[in-house]
Amino acid sequence: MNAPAPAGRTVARLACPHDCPDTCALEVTVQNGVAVEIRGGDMPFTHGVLCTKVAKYLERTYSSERVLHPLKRVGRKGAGRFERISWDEALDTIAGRFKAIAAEDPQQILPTSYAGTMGLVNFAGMDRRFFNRLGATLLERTLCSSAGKAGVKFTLGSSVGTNVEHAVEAKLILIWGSNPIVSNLHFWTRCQEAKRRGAKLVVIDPRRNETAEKCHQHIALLPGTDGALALAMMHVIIGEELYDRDYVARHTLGFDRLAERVEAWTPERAAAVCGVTAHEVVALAREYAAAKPALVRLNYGVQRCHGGGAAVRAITCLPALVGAWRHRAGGALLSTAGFYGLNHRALERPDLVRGKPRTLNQAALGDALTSARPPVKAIYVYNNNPVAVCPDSRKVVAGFSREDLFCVVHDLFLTDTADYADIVLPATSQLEHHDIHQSYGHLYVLASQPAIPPVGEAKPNAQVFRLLAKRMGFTDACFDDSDEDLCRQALESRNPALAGITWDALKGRGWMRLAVPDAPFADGGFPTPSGKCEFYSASAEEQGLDPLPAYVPPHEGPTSSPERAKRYPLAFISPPSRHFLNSSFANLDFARQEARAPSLEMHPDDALPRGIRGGQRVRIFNDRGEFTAIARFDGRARPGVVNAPSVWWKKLSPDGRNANEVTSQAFADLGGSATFYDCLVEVAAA
Ligand SMILES: Nc1nc2c(c(=O)[nH]1)N[C@H]1C(S)=C(S)[C@@H](COP(=O)(O)OP(=O)(O)OC[C@H]3O[C@@H](n4cnc5c(=O)[nH]c(N)nc54)[C@H](O)[C@@H]3O)O[C@H]1N2
Ligand SMILES: Nc1nc2c(c(=O)[nH]1)N[C@H]1C(S)=C(S)[C@@H](COP(=O)(O)OP(=O)(O)OC[C@H]3O[C@@H](n4cnc5c(=O)[nH]c(N)nc54)[C@H](O)[C@@H]3O)O[C@H]1N2
Ligand code: SF4
Ligand SMILES: [Mo]
Repeated sequence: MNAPAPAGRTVARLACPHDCPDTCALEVTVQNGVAVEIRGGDMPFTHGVLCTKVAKYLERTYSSERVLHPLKRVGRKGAGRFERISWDEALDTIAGRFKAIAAEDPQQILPTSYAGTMGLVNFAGMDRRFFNRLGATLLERTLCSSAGKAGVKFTLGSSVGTNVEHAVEAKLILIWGSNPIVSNLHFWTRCQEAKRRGAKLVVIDPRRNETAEKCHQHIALLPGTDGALALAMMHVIIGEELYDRDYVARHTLGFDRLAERVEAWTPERAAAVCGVTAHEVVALAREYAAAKPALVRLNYGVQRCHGGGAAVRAITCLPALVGAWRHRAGGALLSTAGFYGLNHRALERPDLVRGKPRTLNQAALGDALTSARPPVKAIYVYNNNPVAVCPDSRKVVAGFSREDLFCVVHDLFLTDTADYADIVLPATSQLEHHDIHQSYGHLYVLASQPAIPPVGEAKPNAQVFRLLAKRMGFTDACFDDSDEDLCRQALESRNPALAGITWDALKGRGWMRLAVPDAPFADGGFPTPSGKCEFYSASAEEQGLDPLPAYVPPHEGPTSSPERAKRYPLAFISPPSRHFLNSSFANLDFARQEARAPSLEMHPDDALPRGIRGGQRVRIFNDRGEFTAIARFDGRARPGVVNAPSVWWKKLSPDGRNANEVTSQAFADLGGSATFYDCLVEVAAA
């Protein structure tokens, strides 16, 4: 429903579609069918404020670079030369190829999608129905969060945690593997208020990121060593009897086993692993145990490494140990997604799958496209820019370059990946379609409504899959569901947190809050098998995993791969640039002007012995590949670690490459997750 507006204008209520924990409410003013203004909605978490990228969203929506109609390839793969075709020709071509390949073996068709939009209708609805019914290869979507998700599930039972709207009441906030000024802005607003009220803010991050600059303390540990830090904090808290005996006794499982496990993790041992001082470890543990309440905002930066799952298990033990869950501002948050309980089965219809199709892991897309058996003969890309964002890019490009691979890319822009497509389809922006949104950083459900008609001939993902289903001859009734039918089905759930939230009510308001108690685990009641916070997890043990949190060192480091560490002695991380959202926005002039040029933050101790000066172009390389960037000594890098804010489009970078030339396809310990920040490189003047 529309909000009040001056005569001749309407205001539509939307949700920001991007892969960002804030999932903001948006209000778009429309005049004569044209969106003329965008601002933050009145949802309390957004409070009328947007980040600088989305404040300029109309520039993205009306960008002259939007793909306006279907295209077919006329040049070689990768050249990005296309000519216009009709929707009928595009859809007939796709259905024709899919039918022929499926007649041999439908598993030779691979969908790949990630989070271009997080709206459930267009993120995981009609698309999943289509590929399930087709019998295509199932994709493990592991580019971001699967290690952390699996880790938190063992300890807390699900992706649940503190409602950070209450963070203003915290006395100590540990911002752990997270850069909220960049990637969780509306949580940062609460941190600033907490700081004004006297809270201490501590950042635990290899990089002196934008947030660390504004906090009281920065603990610059080596990438992938967070598990060791958390175990040593528990060593101190248990050893000095700083834990909450009553909470531990009533609401946790396996304290004695945990105490045994952490005994060996002295502050000195952790300090050596993490590259920090033992004093920092001890002081952090004591302050954490003393502060009431203490909040840990851990984020996905901690789990993009081999031990990512174990680290999240260890960190999420901390609040139960000190009883921080007693207060609504205490506890920890990785993701709130587990509170929603929306009806994903109804949306995705896994029951449509026939037989047992294989599964391929997106974090090893390069291998999947170059060596899977049976081979991938067709790939359908939507909500995703894998040529820019997947690790070990040389292999990904080799895969997409295969002349015998039929490739469809559905996107708003001619991305690095679209250059390899046989058929490009134009996608709608959030202003042009319906959707329903959950969040992973707050507790609201949002309805997003179209503000303007599709730009050019763009179509929403769900609509394209409906049309393809018809051409494939799929007669199941679910392919006739409208977008709003899908929104309604998402809410058909017995989860009490959704009580009273209907699609019609949601459309009227724009957003509604889940019914989740203020301090959900003040009196235990964790969604684990035991109902307790599981320091010791029998489910992990049943799966053949360590039942206790542990330290799992990086794949690439002096202990696990000493030979590699000699050749490539620098740890490399490529966290999000403030001005982009993954690779989205990186093609828009306003964002690229702010981000300037691909850069490599270095510590002078690493740069000077290599003869590298600030402002100079450097090569960053290992045995997987190389790319170039401008060296910067801006105080952000610690010795031994180099940082390349990402994700740049390759074709818009001076050397046609980006950070993923050097990242690896190795998986994390849990969830088959990608390990973007577990990577060794060497750097030299270019
Ligand atoms: N502006 C902007 N916002 C974004 C995004 C974006 O690209 N740009 N991306 C969105 C997406 S998809 C996601 S998943 C989130 C990502 O946001 P976060 O979950 O916060 O994760 P990252 O940005 O990967 O990393 C956050 C911090 O972790 C640090 N880090 C790297 N390795 C380690 C480590 O081993 N240990 C610790 N303690 N810290 C480490 C990085 O230096 C960085 O400062 O943000 C979302 N929001
Ligand atoms: N080196 C390095 N690599 C990384 C990361 C890193 O920190 N460092 N971060 C990783 C993380 S956390 C993530 S989540 C992934 C993100 O990887 P992706 O989810 O692939 O994110 P984007 O690069 O933003 O690409 C999304 C694409 O979807 C398109 N899109 C948007 N809306 C729609 C729509 O409605 N329909 C269709 N069809 N397309 C749409 C956008 O235009 C964009 O091209 O990247 C990962 N890659
Ligand atoms: S990207 Fe994040 S902070 Fe920016 S408008 Fe979207 S949800 Fe809000
Ligand atoms: Mo992500």
